[in-house]
Amino acid sequence: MNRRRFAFNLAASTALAATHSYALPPANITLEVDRDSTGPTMPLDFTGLSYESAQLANPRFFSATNQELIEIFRALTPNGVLRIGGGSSNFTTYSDDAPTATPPFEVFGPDTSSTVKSGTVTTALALQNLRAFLDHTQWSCIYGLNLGQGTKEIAAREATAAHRILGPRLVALQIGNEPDSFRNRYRPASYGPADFMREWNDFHSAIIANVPQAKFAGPDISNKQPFFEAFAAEAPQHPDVILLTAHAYAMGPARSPNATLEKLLIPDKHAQTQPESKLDAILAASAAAHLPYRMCEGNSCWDGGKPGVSDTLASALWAADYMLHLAQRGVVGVNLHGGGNGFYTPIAGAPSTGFTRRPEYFGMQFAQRFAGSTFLRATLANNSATITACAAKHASHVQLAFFNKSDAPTSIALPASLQHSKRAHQTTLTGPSFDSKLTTLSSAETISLTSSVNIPAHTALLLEVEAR
Ligand code: BDP
Repeated sequence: MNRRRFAFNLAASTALAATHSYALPPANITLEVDRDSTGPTMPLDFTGLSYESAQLANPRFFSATNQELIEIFRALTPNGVLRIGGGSSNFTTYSDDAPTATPPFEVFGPDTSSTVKSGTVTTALALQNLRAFLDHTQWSCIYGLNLGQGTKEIAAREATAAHRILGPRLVALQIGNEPDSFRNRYRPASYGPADFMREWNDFHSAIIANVPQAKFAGPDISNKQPFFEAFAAEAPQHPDVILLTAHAYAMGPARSPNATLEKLLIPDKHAQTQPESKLDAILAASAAAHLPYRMCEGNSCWDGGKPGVSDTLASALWAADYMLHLAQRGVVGVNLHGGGNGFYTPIAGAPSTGFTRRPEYFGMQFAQRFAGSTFLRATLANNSATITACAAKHASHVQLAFFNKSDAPTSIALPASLQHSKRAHQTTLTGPSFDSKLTTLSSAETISLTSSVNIPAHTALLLEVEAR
């Protein structure tokens, strides 16, 4: 096979290194890209958001009247997936009737251990408005039902309504949020995977008795692998299970002194609750079940996120790098959790106050540029914790993403084949400092590449180059 290889020399500018708490990038890192390799393709609906079920208690939030949010969703991705669930889904109930009371809040989320969330009602009106919101955004939906404290009768009624009202916008229903965390909360301490599967089957039977065409995703676990394995092992017996799901928070709880900006940035330490070996196990179980896997709820730091960490440029760099990493592992989608004015929410605000795009939103937009692209084998010969890179091809373009998660600028020498290219599109994700709340994502339409490209400190750079 005619393998074309090209290499980039990352010459770290150690002379410019300021005194800081981050490790310096090692000099002369070489990135090799095998342009004949074929890795996973990032699905067009890879990018997604996750919101609390309780948000549906205000039917005006996800509605056609919330034009500002519709535009922000659409600018994030034209094919997104909105996942509804979270801790509050263990408290919601459903009614076909019109709302009887004014909503208890305008916005909700994310859920924390101290959030008051009892008594929220999802109505058919909320589902109708959600459908209109999804039609306007062109997004689809993964919809969570209350297994923790609900009944199968109510779940069947809600599933019937969701199926009828959301129509083709409904990708799948999920029965339960983090069932592996039910023990000592909604279930006895002995509650295990077999108990969960029994309950899941009970709810599933009640739902399909009403909606035989319903599709399901699950098990939507927090982090206990045996629950995932049990679900994946049984899934092939249910042809209506189309997707496997789990959650992943890079750090947590927020009050932990170990949940720091530095830990979020350093790859081999950031996955405290979902280290790479857990992802390996999840993907192995998914492959054995012949089902795709989606990380359908997660973010930087659970228990609502951490100020100065979850809402900074560092979180934007983390989100972009993390999404690209999962896409390269063959994960079919990522839903970053948020809502309300939470620290880690990618979009903050309310209809009455307006909405803001938080740093993470721009990180997601950066990663979203790879939707539809097929990853190429890219190896950093000198493995560095603070510099990562990946490569992909999209039609006649090669995409190269570089992350400089250090405080020192880096100069990348480009291979001769790409130098002086007149058709290079450059996208830059950056901000004043790691802990800054200011993050920008900017594009230069056509730049002429010279022999090297500089990546400023705490910056991600995407080069899209016409490749012959
Ligand atoms: C997860 C819950 C979600 C919370 C999140 C958090 O599913 O609803 O918002 O933790 O603690 O376990 O931030």
